[in-house]
Amino acid sequence: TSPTTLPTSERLTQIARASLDRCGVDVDALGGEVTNRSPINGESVFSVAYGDETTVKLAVERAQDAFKQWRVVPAPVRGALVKRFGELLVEHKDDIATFISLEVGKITSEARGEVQEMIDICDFAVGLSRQIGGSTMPSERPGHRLMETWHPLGVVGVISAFNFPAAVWSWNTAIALVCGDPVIWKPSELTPMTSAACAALLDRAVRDVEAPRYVSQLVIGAQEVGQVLVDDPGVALVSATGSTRMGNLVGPRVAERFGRSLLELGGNNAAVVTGSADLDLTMRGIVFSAAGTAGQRCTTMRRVIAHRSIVDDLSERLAGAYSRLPIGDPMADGTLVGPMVHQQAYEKMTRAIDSAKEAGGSLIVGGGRRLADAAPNAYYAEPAIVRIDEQAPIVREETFAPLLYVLPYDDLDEAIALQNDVPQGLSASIFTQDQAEAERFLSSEGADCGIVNVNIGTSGAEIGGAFGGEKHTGGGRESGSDAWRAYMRRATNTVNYSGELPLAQGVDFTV
Ligand code: UN1
Repeated sequence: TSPTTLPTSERLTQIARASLDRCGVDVDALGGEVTNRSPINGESVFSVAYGDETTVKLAVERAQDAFKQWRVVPAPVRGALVKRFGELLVEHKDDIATFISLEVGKITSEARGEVQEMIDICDFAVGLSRQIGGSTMPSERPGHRLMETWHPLGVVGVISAFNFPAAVWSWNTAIALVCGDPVIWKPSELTPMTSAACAALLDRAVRDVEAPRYVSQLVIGAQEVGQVLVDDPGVALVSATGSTRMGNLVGPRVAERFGRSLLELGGNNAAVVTGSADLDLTMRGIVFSAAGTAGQRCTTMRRVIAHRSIVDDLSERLAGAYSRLPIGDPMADGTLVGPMVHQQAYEKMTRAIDSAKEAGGSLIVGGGRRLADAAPNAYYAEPAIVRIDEQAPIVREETFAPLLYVLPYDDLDEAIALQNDVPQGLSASIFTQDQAEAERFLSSEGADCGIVNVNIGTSGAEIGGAFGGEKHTGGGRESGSDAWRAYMRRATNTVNYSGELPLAQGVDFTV
């Protein structure tokens, strides 16, 4: 098929039904009043039923019961559940990728890449299930042992965003499950089929290994459903991915009840391109990070801060590459840029371009809409670049769109200051062939983000590292490294085998 011939709703529904069946989704139970549109053609593809407060309350009760059973299952045995889930994901990689394309509009290779992240985190979690460990420290007292033990935390609530409708849940879930925590998932309203399919596969894994029935639950619904999860004292950890505005609603409410939250919020990710950068490599890195996923990753590159000696050359090359981007049906061969998720997303992009122009910027490529005649309710945006000399207020905001600002700089300190002078702190890159520049960017006086890269873009991180960022990005870390600690509670243990009772700090309390 050609990228510019869009599939009909009948065709999309047919594809969805086949994949739902293969994943073992109970389609009748899923169906309901709320229409779910596909960004591919902007038309209704499937209707789903929404849960409400009662559904969430029941889910929390069930999860708490499951926790009592699950926390005493040895971690390597818990790993067997995640191992089985990973196998099912391998088997159904194309099915899940299909839903991601249908509901988010991701191109096939990126949709499959998202499922690959899920498979990878399962592998990681299975290994972790035999490695969860704590430290032992030397006690200051003779005949004493001082150590820490990591225990399961409790019920984990996962609130996920539309743009990574499957992977972000799996990062949380694979880790939470081996840590001994049941999971309740409240996905984005925009991606019910993706979540139903993922949940059905995990349910099958639960049955296959005979794990407790309610270690994994899905509640599809509107914001109120998330709210109940956030406020319920039975939910020990709320892991929420989405906008900073959403994080502002979640973080303080969870804190008020002394619950734990793990926030992964907005980014305003920049690349600094120095005078020594390899411009061919740089250009490819920027185009993938800025225009890929139609600009709708939290790690999408939104700013390029380029040395004045190369900024014109780089802008020209970027504009050339942007004008050649194949835009259209994300499921067609060769497409690199699919649709934006909905009308509001596209309108925010055009408003941001207008504001940037008012602030002195000039649009050098893109910004238009494609395929509006073929699909009036679908929003295919041309990825856009705005040249601007100052970091105007609009540049400091996250616009969730394929909109890239290019700013000039004169010395590296200024570039680092510009990179850091935004409220968000997720991801940053430097493109350079000068090691001193790279090291400076990575140092304590360098970029202030949770992810800092050299000679690759800001997006597309592997699961092995901890994922997340600072400042308005929320401070949470998910996925690899030691991010598992957020899903467990730590007990410090002092064991006295001395037969005496020496007190710490030399305190004398003899009666
Ligand atoms: C997100 O956009 O919420 O690093 C997650 C990346 C992906 C994950 C993005 N591995 O771009």
